[in-house]
Amino acid sequence: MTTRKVLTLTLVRNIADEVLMGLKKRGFGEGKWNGFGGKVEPGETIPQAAARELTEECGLRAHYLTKVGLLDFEFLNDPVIHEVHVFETREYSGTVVETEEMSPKWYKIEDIPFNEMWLDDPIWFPWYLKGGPQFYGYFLYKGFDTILKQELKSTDLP
Ligand code: 6OG
Repeated sequence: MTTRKVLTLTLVRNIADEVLMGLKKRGFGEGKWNGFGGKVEPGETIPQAAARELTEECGLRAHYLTKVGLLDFEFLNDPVIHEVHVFETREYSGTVVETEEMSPKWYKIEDIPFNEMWLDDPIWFPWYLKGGPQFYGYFLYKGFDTILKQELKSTDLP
């Protein structure tokens, strides 16, 4: 039987059209650049969790979050599916700070460090960057370095 772990992932875009990426300093995905996010806690909505995680990990407060996609990650021989709700904010306040979890840095789109990110990122990130419709992605990993199955399609998120 599979269970679902619900997570958020938020991408921040500034007026120069750069993307704020964080180098994960500990835990799951350590050493990889990613957006900001984590587990949804009991009693909070998914957007509330996205906003909380963003502030905890890089200091910014989102004024408005747009849902851009949904990603399901399955790992071979692991019954836990990671359900990752992907958001974008272009309206935020505060100052970017390094935290215990993340070392943040603004990247020009052409400089996004895909070779130091999760293997799925080069597949769905370009869709997000070009401002495509909301997407659904499914990835089956074997370990952390091999993708056995993948799917990416447009969807309408509730
Ligand atoms: P914590 O477990 O540290 O949150 N995440 C992934 N992001 C990408 N791009 N690819 C994956 O492929 C991912 N799996 C998880 C969700 C983990 C953070 O990492 C994201 C969360 O934002 C496997 O609380």
